[in-house]
Amino acid sequence: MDLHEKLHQVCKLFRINDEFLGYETIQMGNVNRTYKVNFRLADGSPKSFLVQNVNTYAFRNPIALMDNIDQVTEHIRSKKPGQVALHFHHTADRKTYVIDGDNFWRMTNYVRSITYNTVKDPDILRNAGKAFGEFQMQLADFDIAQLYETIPNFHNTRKRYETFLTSVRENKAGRAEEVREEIEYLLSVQDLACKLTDLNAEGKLPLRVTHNDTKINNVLFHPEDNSAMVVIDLDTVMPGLIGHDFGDAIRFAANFVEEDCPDTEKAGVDLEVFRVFAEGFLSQTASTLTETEVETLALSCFVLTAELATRFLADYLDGDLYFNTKYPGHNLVRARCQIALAKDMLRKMPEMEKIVRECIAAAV
Ligand code: GN1
Ligand code: MG
Repeated sequence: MDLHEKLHQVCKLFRINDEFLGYETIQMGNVNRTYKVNFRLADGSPKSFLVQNVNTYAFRNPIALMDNIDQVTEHIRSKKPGQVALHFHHTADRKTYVIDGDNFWRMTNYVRSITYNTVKDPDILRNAGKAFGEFQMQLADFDIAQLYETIPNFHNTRKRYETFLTSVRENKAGRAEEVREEIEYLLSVQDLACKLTDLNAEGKLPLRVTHNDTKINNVLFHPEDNSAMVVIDLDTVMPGLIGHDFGDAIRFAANFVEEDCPDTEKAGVDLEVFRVFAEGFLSQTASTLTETEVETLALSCFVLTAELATRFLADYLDGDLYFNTKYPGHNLVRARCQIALAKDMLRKMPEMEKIVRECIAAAV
């Protein structure tokens, strides 16, 4: 069956019985596959939804994952009545998914919006920071015990390094020799990169409900006024550290270039972007932070960047099994870009720390 037919069939199982017009592939995310499906309603007006094919190699227990995000989206929806919110559709037997063979499908409302991969506009960046900070706060009263860990040890940097070392040792795709330099760099910064994980293990950083994948393209902005409407991609909402959300957001949004830019000399952290994003994020969260969280917030950006570099490089060494790649060597390009960014962050760490303090002083 072709994809057109397949998507139509999935939509019907989600009880959408209007006239199916077709689908568009949405370039979104490196793990799941996303389609916008378009319908014509009985009155002739158009209506769209998003259908995703969940990557079950990454998410080993997608049913538990759907239980998480159904609870989380409904929790958030109840806090913003009358406003745009994410909502998962159900099948006739009240399931939020359709399984067919190896495919795991889900469906949400489609929100007319714009997203950004790269943006320099300070107002948009501040709005993004605010949206992720607000997201944190909306879930502050969500019971952590209700959440299944969709990817165990997702931001456990010690475990990420172990996995990385296994990939180096096994050298499945025979590529280790060509990336010696990158391997050595990542090993040389291991202890610093594992700082958040270690502090958490020592009980010095509190667990919160975090998003864990705070790329700015996971915020949907209003097409006219650029206000942030919803935070999407909730697959990795799990117990985590505040630095995971702040650090990953900066890693992505404050880089001068996109995360897979082959021109590594251009990679680096833009302190102006850092400042406005931090302003927005901290305007929501500052009053709840512990001193250790504040102290490690700037460092968290380096941590998340180095961690992702180990993940991209490990996947390159394994033969590109986890991340969707667009061309051979894509994972290596990504890893190199993250390494260049991590190095620049270390150079600018004192300034980043100073900005965090300034934003906190302005917020509380
Ligand atoms: C993956 O699929 P996407 O783009 O939302 C990954 C993140 C990485 C990101 C890097 C579940 O996110 O952890 O930071 O790629 N998500 C998962 O682009 O592994
Ligand atoms: Mg994601």
